[in-house]
Amino acid sequence: VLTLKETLENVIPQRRDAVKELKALYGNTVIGPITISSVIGGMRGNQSMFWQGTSLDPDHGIRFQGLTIEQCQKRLPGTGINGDNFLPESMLWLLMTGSVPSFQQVDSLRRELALRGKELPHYTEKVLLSLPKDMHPMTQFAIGLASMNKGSVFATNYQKGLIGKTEFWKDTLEDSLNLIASLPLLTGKIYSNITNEGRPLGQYSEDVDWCTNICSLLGMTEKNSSNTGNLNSQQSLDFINLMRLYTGIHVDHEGGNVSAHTTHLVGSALSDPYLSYSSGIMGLAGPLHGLAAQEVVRFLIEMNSNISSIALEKEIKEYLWKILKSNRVIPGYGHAVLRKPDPRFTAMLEFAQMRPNEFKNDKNVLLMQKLAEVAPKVLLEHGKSKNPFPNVDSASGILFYHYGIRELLFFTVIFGCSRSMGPLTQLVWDRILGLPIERPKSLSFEGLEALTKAT
Ligand code: AMX
Repeated sequence: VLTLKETLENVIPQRRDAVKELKALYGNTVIGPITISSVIGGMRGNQSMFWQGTSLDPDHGIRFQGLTIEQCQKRLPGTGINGDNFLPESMLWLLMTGSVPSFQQVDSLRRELALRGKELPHYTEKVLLSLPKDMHPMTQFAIGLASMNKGSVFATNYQKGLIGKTEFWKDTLEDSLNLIASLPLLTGKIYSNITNEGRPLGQYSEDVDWCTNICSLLGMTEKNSSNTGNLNSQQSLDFINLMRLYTGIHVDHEGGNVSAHTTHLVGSALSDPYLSYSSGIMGLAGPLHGLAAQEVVRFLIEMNSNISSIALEKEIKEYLWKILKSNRVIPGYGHAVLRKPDPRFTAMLEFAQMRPNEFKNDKNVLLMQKLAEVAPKVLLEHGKSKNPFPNVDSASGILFYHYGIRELLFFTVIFGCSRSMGPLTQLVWDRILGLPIERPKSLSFEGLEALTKAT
């Protein structure tokens, strides 16, 4: 079985040629206008980034190398056990190489990552242990990642002048795989810092998949004595599959979102993958980006304490109207680009619907399901939001909460485990294609004003 790197090596020459040819033949093709509104409006709508792994369609949502979530669920390999979700390792292979892996290929990548991730550098352990236990988990995450730059193969070889430009991708891949592989131990360490005085909550195993290790190190597998969520064996298997589903579909969402764009921008200065993705994590920590899932959890809990029954649609509607009339938003609804229910939400909802017994007594999960019917009607009547449907954050947090992850700020760390895969894949491809340092031209107010007079 060819490794991921060997498979990638086979794909590279053709792709390099195709991009070179596109640039040579069509380099001057105009893609679209850039308006003053977009320059002072967050570059919304500017089609100005190269990003290979995923693309976002307003009606169908995210596509991974052209495949919808449904197609990924049918075609990407999992553990081989019936009913298990596909492995995020499969998604990494798909993003990196552009093709669906075989079961053997995924299994070898699973093993490779498990071996690469079996210990954290001692200096990273030391740094994490020294941090205050109540420090924001995303700050701990970014510090941990940045500290690992000390072991960066790319940074070391670059410094020594050992590698030429066409070979940069090899060390970038090496660092990226090491980084992704380290995430179970790194996030487990952060979670034990904030919940267990830094004492380990579970064990790492070289024999299991990336998500099983994440769940184990969060203390969420049954064989753990410190089982944080007190899960029975079925629940712990379900939780591992929830983790596989969640981390499998949050890997990437095109290149323009803050965490992906930041990783790409910092990496374009040839900062190594640890520094680049640590910067991406800093962006993911923002409330307008990765923190929305915790808002939804708070909202559902608060709403439940304010209504007498989930069955009373009238009361739910009144509650939502009260929010809208006070000029607040309904968290978990709406999207800047999508115009249909987010298929990532639908996948998480189906996870709950397939387990009615597990969730039948969880008022918050039941309310999340009920809201998906009621809130769009209210938002449509309200008439402002361009998309009245549930977005990605509507369901994920409350499902993690159900199984026992109660530290709301930690949801974003799990998001960050998943999101590593898309932006780091692109970083490897940035080096394969020799993309230059990113350097858009900025304009002052006077500069913009002068342009209005020129037209
Ligand atoms: N509740 C109430 N009003 C909403 C709304 C919602 N869920 N979604 C949009 N609107 C309002 C906007 O505030 C805006 O009002 P304004 O004209 O008075 O400023 C109007 O509808 C038009 O907005 P839009 O073009 O449909 O959306 P947008 O691109 O400006 O914003 C988003 C998108 C996600 C920020 C917005 O829908 C929102 O605030 N949703 C709630 C918060 C949330 O769920 N965030 C997570 C998003 C998922 C993610 O990217 N992580």
